[in-house]
Amino acid sequence: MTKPLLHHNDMSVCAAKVRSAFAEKGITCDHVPMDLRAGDSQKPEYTRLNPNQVVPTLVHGGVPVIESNVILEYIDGTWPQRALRPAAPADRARMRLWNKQLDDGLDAATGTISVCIALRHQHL
Ligand SMILES: N[C@@H](CCC(=O)N[C@@H](CS)C(=O)NCC(=O)O)C(=O)O
Repeated sequence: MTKPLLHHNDMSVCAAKVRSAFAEKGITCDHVPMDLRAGDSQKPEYTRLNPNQVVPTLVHGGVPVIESNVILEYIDGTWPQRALRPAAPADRARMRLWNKQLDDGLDAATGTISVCIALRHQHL
């Protein structure tokens, strides 16, 4: 199977989720570290992979997969060893509800705080 390629950043919790999933499964991937403050995620070649201009992006077999929760499902489906998702449909629904809360607003809210506080000095 082709080695996956992960575009990510050390500070990104969304990217950390994906790195953790690979570690849990014992899968090694190639890495493209992105310097977000230098504008790496806004470059045209990256925007073609991820039109949202954020990390992470996984490229596997030439196919880009974006959105950390979608990437986690992709990883679990592609490398089924040490399943990350619960097997029972009710438990899986509960898992998806937790992830939905992240996608529906929590990420955006924490992102705003990160940019205004943690990354302020970098933006200035
Ligand atoms: N919903 C996206 C959120 C991705 C996201 O917001 N990533 C942040 C880092 S955690 C980012 O790339 N921000 C761009 C920047 O800081 O310039 C996902 O889960 O993948």
